[in-house]
Amino acid sequence: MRITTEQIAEVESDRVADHEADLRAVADVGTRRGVDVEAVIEAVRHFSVAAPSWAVGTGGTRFGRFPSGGEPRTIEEKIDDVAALHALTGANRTVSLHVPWDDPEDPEALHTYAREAGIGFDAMNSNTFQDNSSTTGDFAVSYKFGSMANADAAVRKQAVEHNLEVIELGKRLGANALTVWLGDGMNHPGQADFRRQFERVADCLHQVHDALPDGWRLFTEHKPYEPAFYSSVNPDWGSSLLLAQAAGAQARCLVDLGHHLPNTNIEQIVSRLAMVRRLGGFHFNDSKYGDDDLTVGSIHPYQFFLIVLELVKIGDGAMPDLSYMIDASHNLKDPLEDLAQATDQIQVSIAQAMLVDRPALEAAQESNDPARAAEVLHAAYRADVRPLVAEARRRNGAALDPLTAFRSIGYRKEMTRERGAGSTAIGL
Ligand code: RM4
Ligand code: MN
Ligand code: MN
Repeated sequence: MRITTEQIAEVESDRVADHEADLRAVADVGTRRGVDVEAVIEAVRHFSVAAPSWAVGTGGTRFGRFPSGGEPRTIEEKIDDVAALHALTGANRTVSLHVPWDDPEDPEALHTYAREAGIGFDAMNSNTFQDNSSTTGDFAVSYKFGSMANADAAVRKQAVEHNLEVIELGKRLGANALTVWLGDGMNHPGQADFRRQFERVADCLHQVHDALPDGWRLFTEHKPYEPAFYSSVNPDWGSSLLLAQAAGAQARCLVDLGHHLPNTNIEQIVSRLAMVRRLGGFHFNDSKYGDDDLTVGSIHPYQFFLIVLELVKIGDGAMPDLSYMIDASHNLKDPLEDLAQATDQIQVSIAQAMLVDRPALEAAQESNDPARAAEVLHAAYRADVRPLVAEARRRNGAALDPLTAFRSIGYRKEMTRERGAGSTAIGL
């Protein structure tokens, strides 16, 4: 089942008049305040964030998983779901695969299938945090004690080869980046040597980097803990930067918003990495305690606004051309509904960040006036930009209200009939 613009227009026909009235009202306020409302709508309209293939299924914890039915059973069905999401939001043009959770038998056929569904391939994700047989065909070489940081050269070699395979697959799918997140670290003090572990990872990443095609990026993704609970080899942005520098010129750092200890100033990290030209991409989610993978903006919306403001500054008024992906786990919500809400939150934050009067903010900063600076930020953050975001979606042929349209169209009901109530997607 493909969701079409016509279907969306039909289920939303009674909303259009209200939307147009709301839009006029917001546009009037904007114009009076000297805001280029049209530029905001068009910027939101052009933005796209990848959906991860593993997040179209229900998430879970180590305690349990409660699938709600109609989950995609194959990689093609995952692409169908991303196409449905994109039809509703107009802002999820790509999917990010995770190998070997996604291991297509015929990459060219998959490429064609996705193209026909209007979906492209974003950054490829390798997986050396679980044992898998994709490289060797057996489990003789194990990642139990790490992959790229392992003391055993044969394990490190397998980890590098796995990444090279993922690059090869990505080439056939038209992707242009590889994201490396490692579980490597220590669970016990003294288990390994910090420096030797780091140098081994740097060396492996360098080898992977040298296999990158022109125009590709290698992303290093840091995370403070889990699955390694005493130390991780790449726990923070500083280590991530050192690894990216050691890997080579095409390497960049990727910031997953949930991969920071509580209260870390993520917007400052964004600024630092951009300053040294090593900021590469984002995994959007939110966190209360750890790597909770909650809906972006659901816990710390103001912090998220400040992060997007840093991005808009880097992009000189619009979102810079980086790699964006939603990395959330939908334990209770319908995965597509949560992805639609996440996409909407990002769109709202982009619009708000673009409303910030940056010259006024800079003037307040340069005259040591924090109260004025706060007023400038609040003027944007407290503005209701929802009609602008809805209009951006409408111009893309998507939905004014994706979640309600999704329910009215009955996509999940239809998928549950087609795929079964007990179907489950592969992933964590
Ligand atoms: C990790 C990290 C990676 C993601 C895996 C599934 O915590 O966020 O980006 O690929 O989870
Ligand atoms: Mn991530
Ligand atoms: Mn994570």
